[in-house]
Amino acid sequence: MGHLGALLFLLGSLGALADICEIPEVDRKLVERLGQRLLPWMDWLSLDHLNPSIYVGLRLSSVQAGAREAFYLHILKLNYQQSLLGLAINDDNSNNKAKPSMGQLALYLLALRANCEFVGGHKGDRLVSQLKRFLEDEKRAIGPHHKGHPHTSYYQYGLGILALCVHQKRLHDSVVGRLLYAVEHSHRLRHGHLSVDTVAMAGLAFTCLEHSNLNPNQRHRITVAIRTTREKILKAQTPEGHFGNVYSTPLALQLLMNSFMPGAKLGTACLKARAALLASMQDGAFKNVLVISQLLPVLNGKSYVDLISPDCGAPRVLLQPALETTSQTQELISVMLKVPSVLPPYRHPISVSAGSSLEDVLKKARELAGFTYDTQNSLSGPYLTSVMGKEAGAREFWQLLRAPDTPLLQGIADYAPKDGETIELRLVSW
Ligand code: B12
Repeated sequence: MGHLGALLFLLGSLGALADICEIPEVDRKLVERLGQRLLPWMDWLSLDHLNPSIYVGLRLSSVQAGAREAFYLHILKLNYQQSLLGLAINDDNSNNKAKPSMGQLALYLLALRANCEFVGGHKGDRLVSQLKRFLEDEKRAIGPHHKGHPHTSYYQYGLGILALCVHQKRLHDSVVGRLLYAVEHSHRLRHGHLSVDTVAMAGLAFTCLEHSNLNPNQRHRITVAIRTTREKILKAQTPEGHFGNVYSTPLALQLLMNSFMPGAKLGTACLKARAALLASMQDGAFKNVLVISQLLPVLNGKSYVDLISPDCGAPRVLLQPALETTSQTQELISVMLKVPSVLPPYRHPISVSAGSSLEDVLKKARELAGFTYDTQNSLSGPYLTSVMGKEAGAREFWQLLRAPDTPLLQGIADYAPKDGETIELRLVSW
């Protein structure tokens, strides 16, 4: 090859590289610090606090929790089987506990696959049937003309399809068809604005179906839908580089990673997203275990689709528990807490120590009387379900905002308001 030929070849390769989404390795210490945040959560072993996403995240990451990991999976199995199949283990008032939702069952199946297990046997088959039944119910709730909504969300619908797919369980075309339609008419995937997490989850489910060829009659539609999800996510990149927001970027990258989109400048977009993620990690933005569990695989170049054939022998670095450094401060700050959607409207300055979470503010407001609220535990932490006795109804939620009108990107347990801030709790539809 002459000089010109070599130059053209080089330029061509660079062009092709710009079309591939690759995430170069990040500093090992940063990854270990993230992994360490998961460790204390692995000691919470009640059904209410068990989180299969933590297990999946660790198994697809470059770090491990040693013997704790195997024990955690064991407890997950005991609790999920007991609660979903009504099997009695020695204890108590287990009937009073809420059953895992469709999405939680799906994550549990992903956890089994992350340990290289295929769901099987009598108990396993019953769990698969339950998940299929959940999806059939959701399909009916959406309706043949796509006029309705799933009882849970399209996010959980996608998660359910993905979980069955990695176990090579076939779903009827009509079940997959509802999600395909939702992506083809993407206003269905909005929670006020386009939910990048939901689009990414749908894309991951379709990618698994495409790799496994489980719905051959829909192959073409699935391929087009994967491209649509990727394009939508690329379009949602912010000037800083995040896809959607900082917390949807991990799932977005799980979908984009290792993909190839000619002419889309995918490589550049992914490098920019990686830089934005690193900056957010260094700023301490990743406190929440659920989002950490979605980010760790990305930092190891993996996605949920890798659960089709996971590499359970891959070497991973053993995590050491971090030394707790809680800096107690005496400094007090004042936060204005506002609830306009009740009668009479509530508005009160609340004094808490600097660094307190929004949950601490709510607790303090409750102690002062005149304010009440309720939460429900979820895999993302405490979810605010009711305020001043007013419970959010179906397809409603208590939105958290910083005045005048900025929705918070974190929940009540993670968000730490600053001195002088006004926090509004607003009942909205989604
Ligand atoms: C669907 C969804 C919603 C729906 C939930 C209703 C429903 N019926 O599904 C709606 C639109 C209401 C919602 C609300 C909020 N959400 Co939301 N939500 C999601 C999404 C896309 C999927 C959750 C899910 O189904 N998981 C799977 C199931 C199996 O897990 P689960 O724990 O059982 O699911 C429940 C909880 O996730 C809970 N939930 C939903 N969002 C949030 C947020 C927090 C902080 C908590 C504690 C719980 C919670 O609702 C789910 C259904 O019951 C995730 C995306 C993601 N990457 O995880 C974002 C996500 C979890 N939400 C997020 C946020 C910030 C919120 C809000 C705080 C926004 C706001 N400013 O008000 C509120 C919650 C306020 C409150 N009342 O406490 C962030 C959390 C980031 C973080 N740092 O932890 C995520 C990651 C989205 C993002 N990229 O920003 N959400």
